[in-house]
Amino acid sequence: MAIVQDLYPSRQQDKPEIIERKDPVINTRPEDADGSGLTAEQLRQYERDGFIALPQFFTPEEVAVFRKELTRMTNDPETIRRQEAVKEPNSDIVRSIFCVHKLSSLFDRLSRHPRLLAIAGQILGGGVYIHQSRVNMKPGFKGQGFYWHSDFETWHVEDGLPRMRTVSCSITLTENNEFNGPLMLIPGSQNHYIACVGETPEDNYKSSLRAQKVGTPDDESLTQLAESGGIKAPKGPAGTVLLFDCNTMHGSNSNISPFPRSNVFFVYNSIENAPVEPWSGQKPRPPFIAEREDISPLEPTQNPDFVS
Ligand code: 6CS
Ligand code: FE
Repeated sequence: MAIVQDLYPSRQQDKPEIIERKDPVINTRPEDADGSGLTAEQLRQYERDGFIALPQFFTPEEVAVFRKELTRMTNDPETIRRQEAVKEPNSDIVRSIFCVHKLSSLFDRLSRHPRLLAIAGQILGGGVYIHQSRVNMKPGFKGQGFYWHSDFETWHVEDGLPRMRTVSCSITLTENNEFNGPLMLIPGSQNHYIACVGETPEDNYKSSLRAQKVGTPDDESLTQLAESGGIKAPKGPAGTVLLFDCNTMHGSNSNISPFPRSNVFFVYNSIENAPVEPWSGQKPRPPFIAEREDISPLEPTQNPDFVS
């Protein structure tokens, strides 16, 4: 395999550094928006902020079907025993279930929803496939937070994604409000890559998916991003779709409210951005976290009706 240049080196130096983004945030022109995905204005807003919330994307009836499937999975002892079911730090409470697009035919169909694929194709340009999927449960009282991080820093260093040409699509399965640990994002941070310090431990994912340590930004760099972009926490009813760029700095607080904050995430990657050897110097992370084999372009599901 040809040596691919590391355009975003991280975890290699003894002090942090902010590297300017080398990739476009959007890979198609807003003026070419044809109505199947985001409007031209929405695409410009996504390019400016590094994320966009689309309230009422799914109806309460559709969300009820998704919630029922999530409840089925979390109540299934077989599923909860699998490695895809990641527990909260210091407890046996389920924090996330990964690879839901392969564990559930319903979530597979949802990941190939025609409109979601149209939007992902519009942002990334061309064919897309699922790099990673998961449900983050964040149960009431017990759901721990996710410290500030750029997903791309991990997906580049530990999975070997060469370029910033990946978008996360989060679908809220519960209301996200100021009380139950909503996702917080820093507008504009997608344009600045924080090269972190620290070596990647072997099998890092076994702890990082429970509480990430290595690859998280230093206080000074984070302060710089937040001072220039502020912090936003999109709130809204279940059924909201939140799209955010792979390098948009984000995190969330723990949930001490009685109400869960559950979201399902589909991470779309461009088929032209397939993973190469990770720059961590470790072996690639397992396929349930980062797809490496099946990177053919996704076809929209023929049956996007989830209710009848
Ligand atoms: O390591 C990962 O791939 C996961 N970790 C975080 C904190 N966000 C992205 C992803 O779920
Ligand atoms: Fe993340």
